[in-house]
Amino acid sequence: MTEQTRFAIRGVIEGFYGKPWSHQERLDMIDFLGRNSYNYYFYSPKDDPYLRDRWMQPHPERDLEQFGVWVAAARKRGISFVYALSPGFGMNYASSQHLRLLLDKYQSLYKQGVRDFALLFDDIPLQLMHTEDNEQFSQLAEAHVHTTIQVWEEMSAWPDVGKLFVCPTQYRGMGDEPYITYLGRHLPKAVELFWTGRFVCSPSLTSQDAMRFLTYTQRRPLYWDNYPVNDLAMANELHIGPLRNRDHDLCNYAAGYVANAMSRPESSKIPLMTAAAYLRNPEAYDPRTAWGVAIAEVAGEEKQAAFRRFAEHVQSSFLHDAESPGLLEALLQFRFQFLRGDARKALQDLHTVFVEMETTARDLLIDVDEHKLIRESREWIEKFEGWGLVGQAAVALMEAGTNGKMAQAAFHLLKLKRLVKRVESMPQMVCGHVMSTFVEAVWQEVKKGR
Ligand code: LOG
Repeated sequence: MTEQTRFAIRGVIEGFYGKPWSHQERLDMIDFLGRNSYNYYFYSPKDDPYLRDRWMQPHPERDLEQFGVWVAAARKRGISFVYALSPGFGMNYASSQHLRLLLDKYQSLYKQGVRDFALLFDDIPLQLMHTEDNEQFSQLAEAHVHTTIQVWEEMSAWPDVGKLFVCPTQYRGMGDEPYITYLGRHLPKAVELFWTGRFVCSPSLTSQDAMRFLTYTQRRPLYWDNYPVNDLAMANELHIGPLRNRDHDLCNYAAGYVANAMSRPESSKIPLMTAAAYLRNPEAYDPRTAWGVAIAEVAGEEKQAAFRRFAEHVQSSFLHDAESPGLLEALLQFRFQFLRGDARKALQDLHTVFVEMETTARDLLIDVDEHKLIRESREWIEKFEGWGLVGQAAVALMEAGTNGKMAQAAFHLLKLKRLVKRVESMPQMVCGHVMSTFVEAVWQEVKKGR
């Protein structure tokens, strides 16, 4: 096998559930992708009704014109714009009429300059739903292969057409499952096949799994990496941490790599820049280094230091379970010093930590209206500020308690309870479980003291 130096396909997919990017945001993202050596952008917001539920209906004329603008912008920056349709709901695979509708829809985008297309069968039932389909096909995979072949046969004759990408219905696993092996072995060789790895959100992507996928399906997987996407059950996590745990030689065994982004485009740029660093040079990729560079670029010179201090507390995801490591360390130090050393100094040091959390958040929030990254992460920053205030109230309570100032202690206890209630009503994931565990420990001490 010849060694590739990097992935041939380096893409980002707007493939999340939730509010699609705006016209301007999409243009801005295309520009960003061009600057970061990506070469594919996939248009597939799950909430554009014309891609899924209403796939049979033509796009309104005004929307079609916008596509033309995005495609031209992408071309200028060396990015292939991929238009993806998801006909799984309602398509009768045996129907030549439905096939015509599908091809007409692709053709309407071809006329706007689109040259690359995708056929997505994700998130639909794994069974055939129509009587005619059940009569013609023995399984869903056969219907999907049939449709793909028909689409590709016609589409590949259109002048200048690039690629056709297929997302299977069963897009995660080991690659040895009946549906995916059938698909892999029967799809036209030119067609690319998406795979998310072992899981929908795979904590790691390994070359060994990719090799296995090749053995079973007779083709290299095109990775659809569900990071940094944070839709549905992940909505309270802001995925601004760096890409991690993707094998450094994966490019030798994969057709390419496509990252599914968040509905928040500016925040997405941080992990996407780290992914770009990985894609450029997987061998040399260091998540923390790439992360620092990405934050500096996206947050801007003035905000980068504060944003990084904040972002250290917003990293937990399926890729990474380290939660606020610096804060955890400070709390452990505190416990040790408070019990065995200089309790006063311990309280002072901890107070400083929590004041810094509050001021970091305040510094960031000052510019919430002008700074898109801060606007997008506002709720997480506000919760971070809330935890800073909780921490300060807890320190004040402990201070009063150790000095036997019971009236003051009672005051701080009430304040702490109020603050905790407020912060815990904010669903955003900030500081992982570090602060709630700390607060729990404080409650235990208060109970003992009574
Ligand atoms: C969807 C995707 C969604 C993601 C994360 C694929 C192939 N499809 O479970 O649109 O953003 O999970 O929730 C998905 O991953 N299905």
